Amino acid sequence: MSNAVISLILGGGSGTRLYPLTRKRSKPAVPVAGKYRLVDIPISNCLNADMNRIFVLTQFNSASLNKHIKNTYHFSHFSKAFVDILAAEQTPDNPTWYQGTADAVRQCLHHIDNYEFEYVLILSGDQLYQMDFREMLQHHIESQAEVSIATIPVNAKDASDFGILKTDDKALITSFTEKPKQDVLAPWASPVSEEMQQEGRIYLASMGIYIFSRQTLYDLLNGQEAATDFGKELIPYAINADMKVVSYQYTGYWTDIGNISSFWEANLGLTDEIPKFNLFDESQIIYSRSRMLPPAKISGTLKNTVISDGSIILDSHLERCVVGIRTRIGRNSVITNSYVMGSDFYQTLEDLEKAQSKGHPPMGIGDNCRINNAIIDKNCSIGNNVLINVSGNVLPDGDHELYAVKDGIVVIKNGMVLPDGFVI
Ligand code: ADQ
Ligand code: ADP
Repeated sequence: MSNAVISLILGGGSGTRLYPLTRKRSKPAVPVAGKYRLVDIPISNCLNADMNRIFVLTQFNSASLNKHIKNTYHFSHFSKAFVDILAAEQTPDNPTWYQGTADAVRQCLHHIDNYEFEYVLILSGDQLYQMDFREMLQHHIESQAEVSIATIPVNAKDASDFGILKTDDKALITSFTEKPKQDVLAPWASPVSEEMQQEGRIYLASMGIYIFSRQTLYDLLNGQEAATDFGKELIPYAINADMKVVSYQYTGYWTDIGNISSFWEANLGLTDEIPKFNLFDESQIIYSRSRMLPPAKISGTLKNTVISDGSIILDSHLERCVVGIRTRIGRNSVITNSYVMGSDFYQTLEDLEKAQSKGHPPMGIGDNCRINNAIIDKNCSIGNNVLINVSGNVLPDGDHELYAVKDGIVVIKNGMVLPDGFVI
């Protein structure tokens, strides 16, 4: 059954909401959970469901994304599996970038035409979840749907960020509105389970995960040439045209990590005693590149902290942190509520001498630093006695040369050097 499916992962629009993490890389290549990239999540969900013909659609053909995919997803010569990147390309008929999600898929149709498939699974590239797409496909087939949308109950506060829909008692979607404003929300409430009701999750949101039957997708994309977006145009059109658009309600953990604060929260959620996103579930492995790094070496103290391979932590204290690969942290530093992404390489003795001659500290975090509510992008060199976000005041949003502040979270940009005594 799974061979009937081609998966398309929408790897990102302009990525502005995740800026500055997307300053130099495409969104799917953003590091997550210490040792993965965002794109590993939807790819792993596909592979775990045995849906292993996968295209990643992205606006930027970034070197780091190519390298990651090329080095990670290897399949046997005897299998039909692949993970290919389709970057927006100029052709004689189409001089533009992907104008939206539906346009991205439309522009890629000619790449999938020659494959055998009956269904197209369309996924977002910026969500954290572990879902068995086989169950969704089964539901699509059994309900004889033309389009299926995965849905999840959300509360009023979150509802305005999503497509909200209503269904009949057979899960047929009867109406849909993309990101309704708070003042028009009330009539969109749906009957939900008692448990959801108690949590105030009474609005049924689209998870941006779709299954289209092959002909339906072609008819919609070719028939509605002006439609550039699934949520804004194509899905409402299909419902209004009385097509069979069905809701597949999901009850597991799912979070959209489209902006800096949700990205930060999703990562720090992994430090909970029982995280909602389970990296330890062997039936739902999240795949990533095997880097053959040495084990982490720690002589400091850690509380609710996730440490990745190849890290060296001297006598410092970390609390509620996610520490990425090859992170080096010096002595007597205190780091709290932060995601330190780590480094792409270890500095050689020669690199260190060169850095020193320029007055730069070594890569990683130095001695006597205090860091709170921060994201430190890869390959940063943070000197000694640096203070980040520990004044107790909420810093105003802004973009600076070395860092940006969003929703009170300080993001140190990729590869930046913060000299000794620097204060943010
Ligand atoms: P959003 O996530 O806000 O809402 P959108 O910005 O269209 O929708 O992004 C969907 C996915 O497509 C993301 O992974 C994004 O990076 C990617 N994407 C966006 N533009 C792209 C482009 N031009 N080229 C390639 N990829 C692109 C959608 C639905 C809502 C639903 C939420 C759930 O529209 O109805 O509730 O997803 O998160
Ligand atoms: P990211 O997306 O993680 O920020 P980049 O796109 O900048 O990463 O590239 C990461 C890759 O670049 C790594 O795989 C690493 O091998 C390589 N790299 C970058 N700088 C160096 C360096 N100075 N020495 C060795 N390898 C490097």
